[in-house]
Amino acid sequence: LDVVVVGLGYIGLPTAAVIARSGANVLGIDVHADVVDTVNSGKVHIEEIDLDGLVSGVVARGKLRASLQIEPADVFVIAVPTPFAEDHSADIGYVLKAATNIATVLKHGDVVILESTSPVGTTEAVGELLAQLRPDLKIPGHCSGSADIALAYCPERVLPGRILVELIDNDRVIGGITPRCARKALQFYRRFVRGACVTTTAKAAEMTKLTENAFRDVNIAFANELSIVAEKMGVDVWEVIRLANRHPRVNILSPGPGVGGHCIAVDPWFLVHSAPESTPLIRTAREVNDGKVDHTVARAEALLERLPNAPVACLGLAFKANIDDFRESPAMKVATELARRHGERIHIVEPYADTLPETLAATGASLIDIDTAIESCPIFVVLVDHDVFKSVPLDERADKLVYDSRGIWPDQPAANEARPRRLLAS
Ligand code: SAJ
Repeated sequence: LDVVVVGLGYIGLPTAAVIARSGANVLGIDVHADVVDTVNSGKVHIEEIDLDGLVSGVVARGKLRASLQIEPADVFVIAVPTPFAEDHSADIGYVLKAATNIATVLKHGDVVILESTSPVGTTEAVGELLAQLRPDLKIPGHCSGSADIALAYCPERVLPGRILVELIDNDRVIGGITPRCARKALQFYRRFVRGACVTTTAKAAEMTKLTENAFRDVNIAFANELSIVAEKMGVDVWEVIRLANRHPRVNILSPGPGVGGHCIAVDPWFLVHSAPESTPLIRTAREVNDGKVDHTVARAEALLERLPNAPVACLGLAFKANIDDFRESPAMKVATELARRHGERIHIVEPYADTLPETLAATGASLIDIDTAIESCPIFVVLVDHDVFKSVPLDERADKLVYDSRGIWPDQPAANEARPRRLLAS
């Protein structure tokens, strides 16, 4: 089986490698020549657990190679970004470009699968484009009788940090433009997926993906709103959540400095943009989570004022725990704003960074390690729940002034914490 994966990013490269491991001959296509060169040399340009070993193995065995130039294949998987525009509409330009590229080599019997998170109706739009570009082929949804190709939407739903495990173990939703398309795509996923593969329509699969991330966003917003209410009430939100979660039907997520990453902070907008009048809850959740960044800056500021001029350690830049991805990170936004206001006073601790990102370095802030922070900074602002931060023993931080936006140090002495009841008491 010859498979082309278009887009060798966080999803495309692991997907290409896993398909290659299942025995198919995989060609990964990317617009960046450096990415193509890196993969062809058996290396990876993204950090993901066990990905380097897997890629070097399948490249060495000749099962995976990369190119700028598309080639004919039996199955095409589109895994390109779908960023959102200023007005929160989805930009499906990369998807349409990938489809245009595929159209040049498409032949009878091929299967085309879109995996990129996309607004409802995108797979149909891909079908329409293919029908225009290849009038010689019978495209599903645009022909009578049996079509020449199969077209389906099958969203990825893997968690960064667990991508290789979840690519195999998670259930997959496979939405065909027609039931036959879904069956053809299903045959493909069965090659490497151990989870259940469930078929549906393309539109239902598109909406399912957006729904999953909107669900998580709304639930995190609930936790974030609670944290602000708890601060006002002078109550420890982490304790309230722990207690409430002892109820058999309550499962509240964790508050934090906001929601980051390229999915949960973006995808709900695709739903809102498609039905603005009908999505007040999903929109508000987005606003609550975005607003948590400013709230965290304000809480940290209050702490900084308590010891004017003292050095401050900001713990973490990543968008979540134990990963090296700083894009769309609320921690990054909070740290950058504090550094913009306080410059050299701000010291960043981020074990997953070798150097500070440009925007932060320009402020005069510096990168230090956790031991130096413990020795030299009396103020700590916890922004990411990396394991290395969680394991700092109490005796090394008991005397610090702490704003712990992730609740990683429940034993922090009350007098030194900027959590609500303490502020009210002081
Ligand atoms: N976060 C909280 N509190 C929580 C959970 C998360 O503040 O209780 C924050 C994280 O710190 C982070 C953000 O939310 O800033 C998102 O993190 P995440 O771990 O919830 O999700 P992602 O973005 O890494 O991956 C999500 C997953 N979707 C769901 O869990 C529904 C993943 O399965 C998807 O494949 C991925 O989005 C995607 O690609 O769409």
